[in-house]
Amino acid sequence: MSNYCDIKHSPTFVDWSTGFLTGEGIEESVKKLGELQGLFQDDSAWRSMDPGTVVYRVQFWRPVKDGTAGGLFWGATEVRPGRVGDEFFMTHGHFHLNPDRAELYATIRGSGMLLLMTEDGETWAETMWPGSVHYIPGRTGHRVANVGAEPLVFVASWPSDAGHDYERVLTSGFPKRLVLRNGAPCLV
Ligand code: M6P
Ligand code: ZN
Repeated sequence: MSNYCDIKHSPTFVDWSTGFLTGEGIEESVKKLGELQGLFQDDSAWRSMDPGTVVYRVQFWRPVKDGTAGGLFWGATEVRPGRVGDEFFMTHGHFHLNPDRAELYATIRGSGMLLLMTEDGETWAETMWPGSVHYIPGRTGHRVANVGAEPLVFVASWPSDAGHDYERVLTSGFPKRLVLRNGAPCLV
């Protein structure tokens, strides 16, 4: 929409209380338990659960074509509360196909952990709470777990030519996992 002197309203809108995006060209992907085979350590616990259970959903806005050098994307991810065995619900996690590309995350609501892993397998976690901002350097795998009782929502921005390398996470995996131990989250 534009008026007479070239001032436009952006067609994209974020509700900061929920992270929810509205407007033109917003895409969405929903990840259910059944699609996340091999991700959680306790395979028998995974099999005993309803495969239709939603683990997380991502809304994203790609103002330029995927793969464009120099552009940026924006996304909002909601990770539902829950566990498979004693392991918290989490995103798949990925490295970037264009390995040196970085990314920013900022938490809107809930309580979580950002798991980070170098290419050598060194792993650590950063706590996520409303307002926390996280810089994810290039060559660093990233995954988010919800360690609270309510949905965890965070926004993200990443280069349009970053790409997602999921294979590497599946084959070599994150060496550390976020589990419930004596009533509290623990990286083991
Ligand atoms: C964030 C961004 C997205 C990513 C999403 C879910 O919003 O990092 O690029 O797709 O989280 O993570 P994953 O792709 O690992 O499932
Ligand atoms: Zn990423």
